[in-house]
Amino acid sequence: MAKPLNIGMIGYGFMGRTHSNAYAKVNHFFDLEYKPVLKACCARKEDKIKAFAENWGYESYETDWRRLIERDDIDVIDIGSPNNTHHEIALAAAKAGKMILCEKPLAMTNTEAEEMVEAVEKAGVPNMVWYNYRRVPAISLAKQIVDEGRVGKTFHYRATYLQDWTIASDVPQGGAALWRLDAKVAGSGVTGDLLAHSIDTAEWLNGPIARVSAATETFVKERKHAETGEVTPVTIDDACMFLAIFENGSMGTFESTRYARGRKNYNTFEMNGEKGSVFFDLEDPHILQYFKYADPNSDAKVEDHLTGWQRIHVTNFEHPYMDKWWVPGCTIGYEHTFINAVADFLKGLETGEAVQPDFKCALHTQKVCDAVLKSARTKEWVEI
Ligand code: SOE
Repeated sequence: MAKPLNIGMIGYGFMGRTHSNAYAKVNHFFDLEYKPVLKACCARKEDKIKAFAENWGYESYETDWRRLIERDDIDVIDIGSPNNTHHEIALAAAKAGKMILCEKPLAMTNTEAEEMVEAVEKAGVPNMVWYNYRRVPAISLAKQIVDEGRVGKTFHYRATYLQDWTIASDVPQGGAALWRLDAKVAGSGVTGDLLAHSIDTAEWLNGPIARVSAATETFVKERKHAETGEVTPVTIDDACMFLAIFENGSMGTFESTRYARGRKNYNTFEMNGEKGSVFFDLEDPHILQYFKYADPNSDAKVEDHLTGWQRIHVTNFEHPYMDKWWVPGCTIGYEHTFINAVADFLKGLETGEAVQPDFKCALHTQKVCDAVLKSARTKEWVEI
């Protein structure tokens, strides 16, 4: 019999849904010692959280996160609420000895993130940050290919993360669903929301970023606040581009915007090394493109006329996570990245190994984001 692991989910928005779905499904597909139980969910608006609890099958709900943390029947606090709540909740949850799963970005600033790392380390509680794209099988395969030395010494890393949902100047800022446009709640715009994903993937594949030089732009300067109706200046970055030098000496370019007409969630990266390259595009999520360089001077037979990029359809049993899903050729989707992530977290509880990315790892991503924003302000290179 699986051991129950009681979940206390904070937040009921997009991420509240992806996480709840992951807890509900994970044991149907992965063979695990622990089984998440949807014990309680929490948000301030009672009508919303009650409906959420009923829809997802939570046994109970709370309207104050402090009350949720005090409960003895909660093992895990999942922070799926807006960014400006992560720090305070995580500190209290760690103090109460709860395991913590936190949505990205970890915090609003470096200082907050440092305190969060200190809190979970002091309490010795398992923790993870939901950088879910690591669990796209094609991205995990890219990691495997890199770790096998098939890309070799890296020269270039190139990432884009493009969306287009804030182009209209009458999109309000603030309030439910639109808090990502409000710097007081989100911390930053595309840098913390989208580039944080790209940075997490990049550092996972290519090691730490050492320094950055960035520029940001806010195209719509004022917006109406959804809750107060007041028209106030927009203080988030609508777009950000930055150059990076990695510790391994390779050069990186990163671009992100919410103003790329037609791009809904276009998350790509390419890595070019001495022995090969990999390319991934989330709009084609089952494909990993891989180029293998064949040295004409090596003993291996080189068939020059066959040299080219391989499109690997990442759905075979031997591909990461895919032996847990359907049969080769049958694809999985966005929601499965969260299920794969929970499965890894639960496996980590069995083996005692810290699952990545944990708070400490996400702190480095936060440092890069802070450095990017600082560089955009000062117009200078910033060391991480
Ligand atoms: C923003 O639109 C967003 O929802 C991000 O917050 C998520 O992290 C990303 O995966 C999809 O886009």
